[in-house]
Amino acid sequence: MAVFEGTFSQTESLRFAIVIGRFNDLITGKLLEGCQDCLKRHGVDPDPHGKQVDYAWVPGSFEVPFMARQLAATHRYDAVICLGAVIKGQTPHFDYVAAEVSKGIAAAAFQTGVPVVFGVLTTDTMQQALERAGIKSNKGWDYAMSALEMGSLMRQVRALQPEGVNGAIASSSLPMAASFESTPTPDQP
Ligand code: INI
Repeated sequence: MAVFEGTFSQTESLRFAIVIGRFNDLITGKLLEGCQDCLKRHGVDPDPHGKQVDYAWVPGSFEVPFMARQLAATHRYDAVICLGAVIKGQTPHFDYVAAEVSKGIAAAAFQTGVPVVFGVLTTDTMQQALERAGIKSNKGWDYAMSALEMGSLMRQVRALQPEGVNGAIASSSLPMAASFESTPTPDQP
């Protein structure tokens, strides 16, 4: 049998998409910088004109899962990184937005078979968000590490799957997967 683990080297062929919410861009811009710094230091070219990382800006965290799913469904990427900041003090519907965003991001990954990293800060105050976006540490770095790890791990796991499955795990058993890459159905005898 085998042990599968992601790696953080030989990253030249990995491809990522990063979805960023403009709302609270003081925070999300910093998360993006942390993310890019981490990718660069691990051998990934973060240049938007290069071959490894594409970027999609959306209005706010609520739109992040939708765009992440669209991008993941192209199967062009080893992982999609979602960046956003939902701050409790700013919105009376904090719990609703935070719950929808986290559920949506998980669904995007399950429905497409592509790792989608949850990089949406949910904090009580702007001060807490700032501390996690550069003042004390930058969580953007951690999100990029997760993407590297899951992206490289999925390459190993995908290699186990029969030809033609192309990315989506057991896609026939997942809701809405039928609209993605088709898993060939064997002819019935
Ligand atoms: N979007 C955020 O990313 N963070 C927030 O804290 C936030 N607040 O406070 O409302 C927020 N709202 C915008 C939302 O994500 C959508 O873009 C908007 O509702 C349009 O659909």
